[in-house]
Amino acid sequence: MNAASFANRDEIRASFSRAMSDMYKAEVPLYGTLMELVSETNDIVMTSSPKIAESLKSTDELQRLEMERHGAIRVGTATELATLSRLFAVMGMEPVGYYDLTPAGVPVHSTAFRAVHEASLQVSPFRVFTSLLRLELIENEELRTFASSVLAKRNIFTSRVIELIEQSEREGGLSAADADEFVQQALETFRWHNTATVTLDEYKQLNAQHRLIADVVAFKGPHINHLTPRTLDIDIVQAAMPRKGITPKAVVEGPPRRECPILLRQTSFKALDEKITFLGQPANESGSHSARFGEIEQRGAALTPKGRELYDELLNAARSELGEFPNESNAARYVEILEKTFKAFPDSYEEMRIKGLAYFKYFPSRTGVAARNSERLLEGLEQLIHTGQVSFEPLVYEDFLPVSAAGIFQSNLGDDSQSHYAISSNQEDFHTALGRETINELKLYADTQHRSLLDCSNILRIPSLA
Ligand code: OOG
Ligand code: NI
Repeated sequence: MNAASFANRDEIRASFSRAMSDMYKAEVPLYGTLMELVSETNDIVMTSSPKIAESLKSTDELQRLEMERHGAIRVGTATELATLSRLFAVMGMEPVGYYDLTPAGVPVHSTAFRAVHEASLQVSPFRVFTSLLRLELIENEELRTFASSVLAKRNIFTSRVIELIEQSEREGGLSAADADEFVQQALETFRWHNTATVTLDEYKQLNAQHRLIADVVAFKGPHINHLTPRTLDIDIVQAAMPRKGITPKAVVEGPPRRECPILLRQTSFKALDEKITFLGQPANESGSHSARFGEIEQRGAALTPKGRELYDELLNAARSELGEFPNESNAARYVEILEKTFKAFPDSYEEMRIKGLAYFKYFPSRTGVAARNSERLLEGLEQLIHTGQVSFEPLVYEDFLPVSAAGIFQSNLGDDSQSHYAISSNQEDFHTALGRETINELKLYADTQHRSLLDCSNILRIPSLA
């Protein structure tokens, strides 16, 4: 089979993302409710702000909005992570970024599997935040050995999906029929299991170390723990959730509300306890486990290293002024502090661009195209923008934020789970487990911006602007 007859990897990802969403909707009805709320809110925002609708149209983002979502899973061993990396590669998803959650008391390090090229992201922006449990952080040696032996026994992949991964690697892709089967088989890894692989007593011991450890070790597979739609206005959704019977977490993670959104704002709601039958438990008895929750996100501009440094500095300043973790009782004060502190971050795309704080996509305007070949065009980028011949829109941030991710983890783990670990970040270990290096996300945005400038000069038939 030649390359042209292989199923397109972006289409496989889009179809996997739809299948995952259908499975989660069937398993967690509140997710369906949330999807409706997000869709209603996006319609309201687009009707009431033509500017936003226009900007989404000019960057072709409108078409990806309804299918926009991310999910998250947690795995227990290096082999699981490395095989997942190969599974995601079949769908054109690569590990982007490295997130160390241990400083926030969560014993994992993570990456996000996602498409890397803007054209692929447009077909399907689906991403999976994937965490590897750091068993070496379990202090109790006996429990650590027990956890390792339980994990060593499980196989989270169907044998057919492994065959299809190997086939895709060997032949360079999958036929349409094999791709369909791959999606169905891959889905099995992410399914929920209401039976545990350990006894209730063992579960309790794992849970006492850290709830996350129990969540990873006690089950047959790395169930998807949330699926997150993207909203155009997270504050509207946050305020509307209680009316739909959903209780959101106390504060929205990330930057404050702004005219020009940056990076990522997220909020989540706690899922209910779910019934679990533990090993050796009679069929008429059961325990419970809570892992699956809901989350929504609003995405804004991707920041340059300089912009990101300013963001981190302001977020840290706001958090130290609050003096404690944001929670129900200090939520209002936190929002106030955050808004005040972030006044130092320019709130216009033009200023962010001039100061080199964010990445942009540049494109020739109609005026620019009409004037091509004329003398006027032989000017630099700034003049082309100034004379309205080249326009720009911010690039969407496609990644995650470690402080926010820790907040999301914590809101679902309960307040008693803030541990302090002596061992810190180890990106090398993560790469070894993964079997490859993670991609630096900043380079991806810089490349996209660069390509847009090349397109501009090609279309306008002028010397390179890039
Ligand atoms: C992942 C939490 C992080 C996000 O959106 O930042 C996350 C997890 O709970 O496994 O999904
Ligand atoms: Ni998430």
